[in-house]
Amino acid sequence: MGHYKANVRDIEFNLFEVLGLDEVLRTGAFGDLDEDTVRSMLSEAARLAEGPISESFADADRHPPVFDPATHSVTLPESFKRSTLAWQDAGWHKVGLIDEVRGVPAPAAAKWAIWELVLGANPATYMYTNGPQGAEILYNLGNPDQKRWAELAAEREWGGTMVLTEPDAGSDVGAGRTKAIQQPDGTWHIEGVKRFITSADSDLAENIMHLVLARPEGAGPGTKGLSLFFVPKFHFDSTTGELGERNGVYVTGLEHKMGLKASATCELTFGGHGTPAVGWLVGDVHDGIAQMFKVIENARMMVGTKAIATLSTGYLNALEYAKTRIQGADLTQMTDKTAPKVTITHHPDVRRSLLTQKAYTEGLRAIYLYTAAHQDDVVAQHVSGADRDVAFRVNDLLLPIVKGVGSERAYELLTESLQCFGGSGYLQDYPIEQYIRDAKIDSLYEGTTAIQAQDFFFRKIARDRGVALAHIAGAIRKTVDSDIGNGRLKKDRALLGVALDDVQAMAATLTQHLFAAQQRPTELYKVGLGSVRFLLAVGDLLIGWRLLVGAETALTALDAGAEAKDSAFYEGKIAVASFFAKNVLPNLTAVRGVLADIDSDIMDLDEAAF
Ligand code: ST9
Ligand code: FAD
Repeated sequence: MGHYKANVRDIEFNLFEVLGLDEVLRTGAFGDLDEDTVRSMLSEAARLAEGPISESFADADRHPPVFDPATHSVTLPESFKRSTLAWQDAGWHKVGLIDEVRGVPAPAAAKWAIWELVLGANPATYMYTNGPQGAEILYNLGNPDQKRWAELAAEREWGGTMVLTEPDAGSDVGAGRTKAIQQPDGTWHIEGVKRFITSADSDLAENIMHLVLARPEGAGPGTKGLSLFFVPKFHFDSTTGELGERNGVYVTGLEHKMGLKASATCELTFGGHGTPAVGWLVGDVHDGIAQMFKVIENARMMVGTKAIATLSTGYLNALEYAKTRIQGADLTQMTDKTAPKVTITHHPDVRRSLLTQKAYTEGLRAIYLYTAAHQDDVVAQHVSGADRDVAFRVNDLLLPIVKGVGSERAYELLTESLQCFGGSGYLQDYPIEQYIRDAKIDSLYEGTTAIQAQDFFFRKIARDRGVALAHIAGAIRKTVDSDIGNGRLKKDRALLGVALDDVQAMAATLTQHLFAAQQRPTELYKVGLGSVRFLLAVGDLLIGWRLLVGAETALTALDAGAEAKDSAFYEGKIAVASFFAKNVLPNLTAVRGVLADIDSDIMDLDEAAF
């Protein structure tokens, strides 16, 4: 067995008992796919993830990919290639994709549930096998020729990259200087240097498809002046896919990172080595940033799910250790030196830590699956009554929560997982130190947390005129007002109600600053100063809500006479929701107070005073 511990029971609880995916499947909305099949898919994918996929996790960290500057090539460790090919050969990377890229129909919630497993077991495996996802996007955006290339790419398992970042263009993608020069034959020559490009080369796939943002000569500034180009590593025969000449795009450096070492992060140079880097304008339209956001949205969902998956296995490893590690006596016998020693799960602070980890893990899982449920119209309608338009907005609203809150809380709570191991957690004998190193990237790439928080407030709330937020707030209010459980959970529901009021007040405060900024632009600083706190506060509210919904489901199951094998699971669901409501939600009242009184004094502070 590898390091990875899957939680299929909790995934199934969300999919079938909470979201009711079985009922949607029974309508035939996803062809023949039924509940039993999804359950067997999950169990098979989990078996693979816990076994062959996770086996190379530590080895690839200690023996990371090697770059050869002479050939511009990256070679992956053999153990890691075996893991990755096992996932690819089983076809899990194509679940939920369209037929044209050899996908298997499945609801987005089932797809992301299966991908949680690989993202927790060996996240870099996912990175090298997401070519077909990129192919699906190219198929949807591309002209007829490009649709054919997308089919070939998926059929031949070509790799894929998203290429935005440059040394002076990170968060500020619009500062990119990479140029695109149109050729008489309709192709483009791309020139420039991109940095930090994930999977830009490897010895896994015969070809790699780069989706590149570049600025056509004469185009305007900022993101709106960027266009999206398809730039393959090798040219190819567009009928058969047979490889031809090498294209002029080369890896010119490999970063040495804190973690996630198996995932090669490359400098990528276009047209600097005597061969032009030939590109094709995607869809024959100059609409690069909007097109690239199709890739970004998918990647943000992935990054959040990766973080949550890592926290989940961190928590389960900590739990297993805590159940066996004997240290000290029960607190009530602390003065009795002859008292029997107990496992550390008997100590209140360890219990506090474990339940906090469980709450964030299971709450965040419930959120990413709820978000995924809004990626299919039919599922969204079933889960929250959202029509197509509202479902789209809800998914948009929740993506920065999945990505921004998922990554921040996972990193924070993984230190609790490590703490449960004591000094042993600091050693490479256990996986937690690698989890922490590997998970840190999640709050950085695909838009840092500050960027997620701004996206959340300015675009997903203000520009949306609060439509999606109101839909979610209405659903939370229903939980607050519900009486499932005959008085049980009453106090927890009241705490959720206060948290909802707190968050709505925070949103109102930030909106006032936004309006005031029309007269005094510096009022915007107050939004900038409060936005990450606000994002995290909404995250806590949503976690508290989804945990309570889970607790209601669990209560109903227990009242209906759940089987003995399930009762502890359901009891845990009730306990964790109540714990979170009592121990975390009240903090939001303090955040509300901070935001209400926020001033922008520190914006006037001289840099010398920092
Ligand atoms: C990265 C990768 O970090 C990390 C992991 C990689 C894993 C591997 C992935 C591989 C994928 C493979 C796929 C390819 C395969 C190909 C194979 C082919 C066969 N939602 O606010 P404005 C749009 S990658 C939707 O004015 P600024 C919208 O069009 C690097 N759209 O922005 C908008 O226009 P409008 C990740 C959005 O001030 C336009 O942008 N880097 C959204 O110009 C302009 O919007 C980052 O994530 C949205 N939420 O620019 C950068 N937001 O308003 C982070 C904007 O008219 N920085 N648009 O609708 C940002 O996000 C910035 O806020 C900014 C600001 C760049 C958007
Ligand atoms: P900066 O933008 O310089 O940010 C520095 C700090 O300033 C951050 O804390 C940030 O939050 C803050 N900041 C910046 N601007 C603002 C603002 N307007 N408001 C508030 N705060 C702000 N890119 C790709 O294109 N493709 C990839 O495949 C890819 N993979 C990556 C893999 C790894 C391992 C890494 C490290 C990066 C990868 N990236 C990739 C790049 C990644 O998306 C960027 O690093 C990220 O978007 C941040 O940009 P930056 O590093 O330039 O930081």
